[in-house]
Amino acid sequence: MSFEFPQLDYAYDALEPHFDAMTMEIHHSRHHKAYTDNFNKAIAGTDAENKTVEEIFANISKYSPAVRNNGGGFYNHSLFWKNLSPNGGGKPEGELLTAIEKHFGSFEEFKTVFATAAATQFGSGWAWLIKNGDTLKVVSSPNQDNPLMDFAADKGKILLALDVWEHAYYLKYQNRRPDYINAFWNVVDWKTVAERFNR
Ligand code: MN3
Repeated sequence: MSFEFPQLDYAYDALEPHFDAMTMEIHHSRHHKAYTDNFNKAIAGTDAENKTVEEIFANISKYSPAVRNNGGGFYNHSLFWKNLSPNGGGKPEGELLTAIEKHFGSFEEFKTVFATAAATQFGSGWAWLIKNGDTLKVVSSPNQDNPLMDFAADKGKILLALDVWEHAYYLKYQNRRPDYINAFWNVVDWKTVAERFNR
């Protein structure tokens, strides 16, 4: 068994002007493709071939760095593309909005907390909104680690992901990571986030 490289639900230029087409194409067709191929190579012939990616992450400390890094890269990007949309932006509704307001005070305050986590993650990594039981939390991880991995200090179901590796923004935003984070809010697909919240 091998994990499948997912196609995007939209064109590479669909998130313009917020996320540029060249970055999207390189990010998906080269970076994400490489993580997927290398993950499949790393698990070939091991017991991980018969597990779900969530099962692998739940015992990730037992696996090689190649499985951890490429498995994270495969999975994190698959989530990330799905929480972006050309029709994104605005704000969440319903129970998700209520939960965000309960845990962060307001949607605007949530955005500030999330943006700060994304901006202050040193070097390469990810910012996350996660749900653990009835609690929402914003966390960040280095490299391709994520909150499903066994060693994560804060574990939970991932609702929203933001890639803050330089490859995600450097062509358009150079070293201005905060500008990329601001742009992100225009392409967040809150419907997908709400589906994950309600699942
Ligand atoms: Mn990336």
